[in-house]
Amino acid sequence: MAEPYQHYIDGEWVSGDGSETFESENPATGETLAEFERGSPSDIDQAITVAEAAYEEWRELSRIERAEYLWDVYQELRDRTDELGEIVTKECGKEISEGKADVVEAAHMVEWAAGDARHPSGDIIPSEIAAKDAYMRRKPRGVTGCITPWNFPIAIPYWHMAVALVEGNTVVFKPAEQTPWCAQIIAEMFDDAGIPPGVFNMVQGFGDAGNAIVEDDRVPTVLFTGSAEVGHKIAGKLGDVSGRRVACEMGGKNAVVITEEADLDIAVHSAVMSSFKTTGQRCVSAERLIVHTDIYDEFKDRFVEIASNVAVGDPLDEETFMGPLIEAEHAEKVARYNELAREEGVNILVDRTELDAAEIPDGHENGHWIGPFVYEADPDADLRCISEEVFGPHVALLEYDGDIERAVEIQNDTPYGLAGAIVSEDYRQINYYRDHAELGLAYGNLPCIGAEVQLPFGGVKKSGNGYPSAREIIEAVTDRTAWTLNNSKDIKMAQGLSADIITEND
Ligand code: UN1
Repeated sequence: MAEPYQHYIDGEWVSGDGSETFESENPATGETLAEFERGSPSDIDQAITVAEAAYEEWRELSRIERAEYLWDVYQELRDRTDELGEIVTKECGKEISEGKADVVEAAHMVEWAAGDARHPSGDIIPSEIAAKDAYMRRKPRGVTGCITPWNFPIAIPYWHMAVALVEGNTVVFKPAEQTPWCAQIIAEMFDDAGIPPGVFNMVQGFGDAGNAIVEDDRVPTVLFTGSAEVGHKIAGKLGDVSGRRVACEMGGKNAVVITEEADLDIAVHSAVMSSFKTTGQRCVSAERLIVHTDIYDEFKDRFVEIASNVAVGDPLDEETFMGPLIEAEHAEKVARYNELAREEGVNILVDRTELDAAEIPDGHENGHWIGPFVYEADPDADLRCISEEVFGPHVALLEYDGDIERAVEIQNDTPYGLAGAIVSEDYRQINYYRDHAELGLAYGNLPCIGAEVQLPFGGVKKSGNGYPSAREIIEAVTDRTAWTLNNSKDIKMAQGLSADIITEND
């Protein structure tokens, strides 16, 4: 067997000081893809030390000089999109168009960050005093810890790192333990681009390694995308520590509202995409469909028909709509939630928790397969299955009667607020939803997935406290300085404040 893949610290491939390794698995087959060194807290300590040292020189380069390294990465992402898309699909199980879209999304983020380096940055601000020039300028913050999830194993690391690096920060990257091969490729790309040693560092590993980043005061900024459980622990730990900032993007119990004014073709299409794309494993995936009573039966029939037949299978096959779940424990968790829904007494419409043997492609018997699970429930019932995030193809139909205010009340009846959509032909309903749905990402007549990188991406309520992605990440990885320069020999103050110094002798 080949030697395990290593960490990337200070421009070198290193083994670290732990002796443990772990394997990456193809979730569609159960096959081992490769073996990796498992990083320890002391490997993270080492990575932070070199990232802190490298920061001194990196921050002195211009934004445009720093972006040059990212253009090389961009080119490689473009040249290798098909090959890397297949690797994403093999390691995280998303069907092949999604695997490639992950790489394309990464390229877009890198392009945005590198292109932004040549755009104006900061603001020129007027002063009351003609001789004063005032500006808002940005400074990097130092070492940025990037803790990323497995469901977008190429795109999300670049959401975190591309802007952080252009803005002059250095990085310690701890990728998800389920997708170390994708992370290995990301590190190879930075190495190929010749990024100065210590500026980008990667330590493979588990939660103990991620936690060592969170615990270390030398890391002023922690960017986290992943589960609400872990995100809230991090935010709870760092929220009150002065000088430390955490930007978290977590999941949701997202919903699509389908009103009595909906075009049903758009409604069914949007609901299927929102619920089942990525096998329900996007943080923006929908697990609630809030449907008006006037069109409920027709919508239900059409949605159930598709959910019963949606193609689950080999994610490398272009005819597949849904690949497997990421890992055995996750498949067990989703199956437990399906069982919980049954125990909570909902009316089950589609149950493909156990797929027929004939549905599972040859050679894929050890994959983590699960099909759609669809049920109807009373939106006012106090049920765990309609309030907790499952992160799988587990969908509740919630019938409502009344106006758009009622639909939005149900939409907002969750501690989360990441993504959602409304399907309606009535602009007044759409506008009401736009203004009142408690969401970070909201869509009209579209699925609630598929945001483009130039949009701010993040949630409200329990879904996030910052925007560790896209444009708004600049706020997380920089500090603003209000800088005022006096061009006169005299000191003149604003607000009519006297600048005269008066002594006893005056
Ligand atoms: C995630 O939900 O886990 O908006 C990230 C989307 C993608 C990113 C999703 N651009 O669906």
